[in-house]
Amino acid sequence: MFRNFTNKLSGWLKTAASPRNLALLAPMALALLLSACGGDGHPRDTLNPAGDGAEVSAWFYWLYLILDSVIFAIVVSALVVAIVKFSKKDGDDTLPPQSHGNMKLEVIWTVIPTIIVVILGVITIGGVFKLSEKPAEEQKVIEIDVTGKQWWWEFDYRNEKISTANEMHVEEGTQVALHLTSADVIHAFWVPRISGKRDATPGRSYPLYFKATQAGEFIGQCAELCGASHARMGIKMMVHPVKGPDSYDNWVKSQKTVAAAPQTALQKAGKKVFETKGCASCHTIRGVKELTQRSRTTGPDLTHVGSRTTIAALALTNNVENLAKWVKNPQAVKEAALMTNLNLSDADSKAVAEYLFSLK
Ligand code: HEC
Ligand SMILES: [Cu+2]
Repeated sequence: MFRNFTNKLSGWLKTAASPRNLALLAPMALALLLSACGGDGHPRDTLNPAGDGAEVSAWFYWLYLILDSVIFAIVVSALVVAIVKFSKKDGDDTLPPQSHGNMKLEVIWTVIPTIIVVILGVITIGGVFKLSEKPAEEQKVIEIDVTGKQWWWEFDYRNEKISTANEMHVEEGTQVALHLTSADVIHAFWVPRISGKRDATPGRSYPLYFKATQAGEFIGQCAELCGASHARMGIKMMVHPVKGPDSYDNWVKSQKTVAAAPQTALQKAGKKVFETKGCASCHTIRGVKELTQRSRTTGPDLTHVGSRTTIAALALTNNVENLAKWVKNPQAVKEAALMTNLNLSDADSKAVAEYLFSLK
């Protein structure tokens, strides 16, 4: 029975590995490989790192992939050779040489894998420690308290005393220290091209340290299933250059100012809507009204909401039309969103959108 099977298998392998079949398989394998390659079309590509944490992850990925592929190739080749060469031939009933109980072989194939596993274990744990290393005190560190909320991210800059939502701004080459927590359920902060992943857990604070090595915009995502709109809990990391008009320092300076006064009649009407329709019970606009306490359901600081590129955790591009759409019916944009639908009229929605968009 078993011999029958191995005979069949060996026959099948001989045909399967024919030059014609291999010629067919090669382009398919190549296409598969290329489809997995990086580029701008893959903003969450961990293998295209732009931060030190992601570099460590990518390095381990390649280490394991290459090493494991080599081991796999050796084992499979040995297996194929054994099947093809040593399967039973017609009319030959002699047994091949038996190696059962061969001490030397047993020791070799126990010791070699053990050594490989121990070495990989040691360097992997080393990598884990490297990612959790507390930054040295004397260097410049951007400290941000990150609170995951259903379904958006609150970013409070410890030293700068500014608060943003979903779009995190940092500086190229500068150490960043995040302190992650959650206001409700467990979320996870992950910007694949920048750093590792870290849970945001209620009642606890976990650090995540990284340095972005390249200026630009990087997309991230809540990586822990957290409810109805988990998929709409995006993150955008804006890495500013150290110098120039678009520098991180300039961004901080502009964010520190209180909200701009409304200019047009429509913007003034919009400010009225914000002050009178209950928005201020959940949102801060510095210079207009500030929250004294935050809770699970209070929303983002809107002092400079017009300067964001997206709203509602990347659910919508930021413009007057989309702001009006959001305030009119948040749940239509984002299922179960925790912002109250205040049944604003079309005119009020438009006015408040016009005002909010002017808050650059
Ligand atoms: C019950 C509290 C609550 C009230 C009242 C409330 N909001 Fe919100 N708001 C939220 C929450 C929570 C979010 C975040 C929702 C999300 O992204 O899932 C939010 C998000 C927003 C955003 C998007 C901000 C960003 O950066 O993504 C805008 C704009 C906004 N609210 C405007 C308003 C206006 C205008 C009013 C009054 C008409 C209002 N809100 C009333 C809680 C509230
Ligand atoms: Cu989440």
